Amino acid sequence: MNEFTKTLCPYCGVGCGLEASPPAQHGKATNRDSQGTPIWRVRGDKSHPSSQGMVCVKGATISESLDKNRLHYPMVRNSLDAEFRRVSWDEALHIITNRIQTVRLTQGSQAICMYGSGQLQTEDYYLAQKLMKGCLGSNNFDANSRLCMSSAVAGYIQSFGADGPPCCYEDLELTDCAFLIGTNTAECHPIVFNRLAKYHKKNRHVKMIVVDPRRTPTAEAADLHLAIRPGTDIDLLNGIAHLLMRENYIDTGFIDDCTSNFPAYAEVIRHYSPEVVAHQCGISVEDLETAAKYWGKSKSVLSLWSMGVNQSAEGTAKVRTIINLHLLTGQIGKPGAGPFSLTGQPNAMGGREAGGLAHLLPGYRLVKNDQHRAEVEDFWQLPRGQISPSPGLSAWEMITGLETGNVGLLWIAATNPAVSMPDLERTKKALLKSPFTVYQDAYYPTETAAYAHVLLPAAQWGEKTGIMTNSERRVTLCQAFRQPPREAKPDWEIFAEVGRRLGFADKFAFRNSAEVYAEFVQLTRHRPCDMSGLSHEVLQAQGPTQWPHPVDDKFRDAKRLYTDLRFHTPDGRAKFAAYYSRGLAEVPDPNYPFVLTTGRLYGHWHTQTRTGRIEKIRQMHPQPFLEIHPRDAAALGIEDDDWLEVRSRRGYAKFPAKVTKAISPGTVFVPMHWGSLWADDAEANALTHSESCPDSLQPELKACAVQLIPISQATPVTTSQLQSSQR
Ligand SMILES: Nc1nc2c(c(=O)[nH]1)N[C@H]1C(S)=C(S)[C@@H](COP(=O)(O)OP(=O)(O)OC[C@H]3O[C@@H](n4cnc5c(=O)[nH]c(N)nc54)[C@H](O)[C@@H]3O)O[C@H]1N2
Ligand SMILES: Nc1nc2c(c(=O)[nH]1)N[C@H]1C(S)=C(S)[C@@H](COP(=O)(O)OP(=O)(O)OC[C@H]3O[C@@H](n4cnc5c(=O)[nH]c(N)nc54)[C@H](O)[C@@H]3O)O[C@H]1N2
Ligand code: SF4
Ligand SMILES: [Mo]
Repeated sequence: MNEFTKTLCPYCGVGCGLEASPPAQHGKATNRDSQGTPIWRVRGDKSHPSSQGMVCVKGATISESLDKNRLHYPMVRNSLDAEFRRVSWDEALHIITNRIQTVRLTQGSQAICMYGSGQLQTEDYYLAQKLMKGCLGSNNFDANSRLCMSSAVAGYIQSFGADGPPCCYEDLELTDCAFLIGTNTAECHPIVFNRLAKYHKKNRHVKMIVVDPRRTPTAEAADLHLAIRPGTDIDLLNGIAHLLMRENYIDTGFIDDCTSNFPAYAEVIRHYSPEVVAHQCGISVEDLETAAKYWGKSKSVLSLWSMGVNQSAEGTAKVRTIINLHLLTGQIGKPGAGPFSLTGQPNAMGGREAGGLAHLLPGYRLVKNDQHRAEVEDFWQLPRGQISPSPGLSAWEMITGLETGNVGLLWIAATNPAVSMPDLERTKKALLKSPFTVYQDAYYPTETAAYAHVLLPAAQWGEKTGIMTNSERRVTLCQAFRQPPREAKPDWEIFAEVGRRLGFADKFAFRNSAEVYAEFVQLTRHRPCDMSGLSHEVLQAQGPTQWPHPVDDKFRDAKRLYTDLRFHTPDGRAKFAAYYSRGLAEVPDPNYPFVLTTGRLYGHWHTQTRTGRIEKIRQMHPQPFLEIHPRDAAALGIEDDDWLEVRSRRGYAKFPAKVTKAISPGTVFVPMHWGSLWADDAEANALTHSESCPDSLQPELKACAVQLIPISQATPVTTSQLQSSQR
């Protein structure tokens, strides 16, 4: 047998193939971490088509985190100020099922909530939907994808009639123009970026445009960096459209035959003349014209985006405005072209397929659609009407539901909301009010454990076999290669056991995750994400495979969607959206004169539950910081490493300054990675607000208004001081 087990990196949505082998190999030197402890050997899988053997520092060091600070046993306590005591699984599940029954009787199923994550595997996600939306009749399953990809999901559904990124990674090496907006691909999707950057370097005709208020490592590599003011993306995109129309770079044949709603869009675009747009975005007219020229003259254009677009109070509108440009120029359904959202988490795509948001059902179905509900009810052999016709609570609505007492039970799995939710002081207060919180995680402690009544130890990556789908719709079987520590169990097994104990034994009679997956794929049959031809066995035999992959049509080319230029809308046409820009939800004012933006660093993963325990990565990013432009720093009278207090209307934090021209004047940046366990008062989300996009309900985590106070000084800086410094 091969000594290496094939799997997928459990960090970002690039989905790089990995191979793992045990620490002590006969006749070979043992790998050790910095403390000398033997660790699993992990290397890139050369046969994985998405990554071709490449890995970044996170994938390369993953095995160092597997055994540190794990949660080993179920633990319970009666109140949040009591100590946890260790209990058996039987006792913990008994307490949980009792509580579920009590809440059902006293408040109804609608008071039961589960908050999951794009780091669950597809089987975990699927059984959580079956339990919550099916058996319990509560659509209150939401995931941290609400904070991440939900604007992309809403944008695709509205423009194309269905979710699903239409492109593939090969397009990175086939395009004539890569348009990267609101994405720091070099740090956050490093292997996607490697593929693109290598090709860009070799092919001089290929253009790379980066739209980001910061000069990130991604922007460094671009032919054109548009450092727009935060929140002016729609202005920019409409401005590019204006020029494309004026210079007649548009594809009228495609518009006529394959789209709808063009006149309304054209009417909006009229108002976005280059001068107005350049002023609004804070860029030059020449740069705007260059962007339009690169787009217009290229045979193929690929746009890539992530959180700078999605995490916005107009996130869905931004996504649709990107798609508009592709429709205007016929840049979709062919090699090297299309709108391509870069998925954040390793299996957020699988979550979407399994229906893992409060408005979705498995197989790219919608809670609101009568036929979709009936199909799922029949398949699950539940009575018609069992699934509620209203979307459940979104992540933030669960928090406000705790405030009002409408949430009686909150079950959190594979996410750390006491760091990652917006408006953290409010979030924490709400969590403190929770009558009963179950927290199912692989590690202990995490910040959220402090708000739990019950802790359930989860088996994590490498300890359970399951499926993950990456950004290019490629489905990979991730084989277990080691035992879960002590009493930890796979998430799907926990959900199944609770289902059985609640009286649904026949619906959760799975012996292994392959059986769970086999049931799930049947629900994708004849759906846009058809995977009915896939199974653990098939994936084991043929390797990672892109969907659609129907059982009856195995040889369909699944590289790209919409190659026939027919879409999933009722009329088969892609729909133009007509949006004016609205800008930021919380605009700077004299009291809060700076825009704070938040994001990621190359080495760290989110709330550091793994990467904070890896020495190499800790050295790479030893502490939190705040990026500030030299002009703003001068106005505040501060220099590198001087400390600043940052205040918003909701909270405060403090950081040492990193004075850099990489950020635009008036904007400051802090990383999101430092929760209360990793630094004092350095939580980005102590400052952010919860205003969200009306369509996707995704909060605007990318911008809020703040004031900056040098720690030695007492008074905040006002706009007039700022402006005098910028003159
Ligand atoms: N190293 C690392 N990689 C990761 C992760 C991680 O934690 N660490 N997490 C993964 C996950 S879940 C996700 S969602 C992705 C996120 O991947 P990215 O979206 O690439 O990462 P972010 O740093 O959150 O934000 C990207 C950029 O948006 C810019 N931005 C802010 N405001 C605006 C705006 O108004 N307009 C535009 N155009 N840009 C703006 C920021 O300056 C920032 O550089 O990364 C994934 N990969
Ligand atoms: N200010 C600001 N806030 C943000 C963002 C931002 O850009 N700025 N980005 C948002 C986005 S895009 C995201 S995706 C979120 C991420 O935020 P979180 O989801 O809160 O971050 P993670 O640290 O990835 O948390 C994952 C948890 O799952 C656990 N875990 C890992 N594997 C398993 C498993 O197999 N089973 C179980 N049960 N647990 C497991 C880990 O130990 C960890 O505690 O943050 C959001 N918050
Ligand atoms: S690029 Fe993403 S998937 Fe690939 S090794 Fe790095 S973190 Fe893992
Ligand atoms: Mo994300």
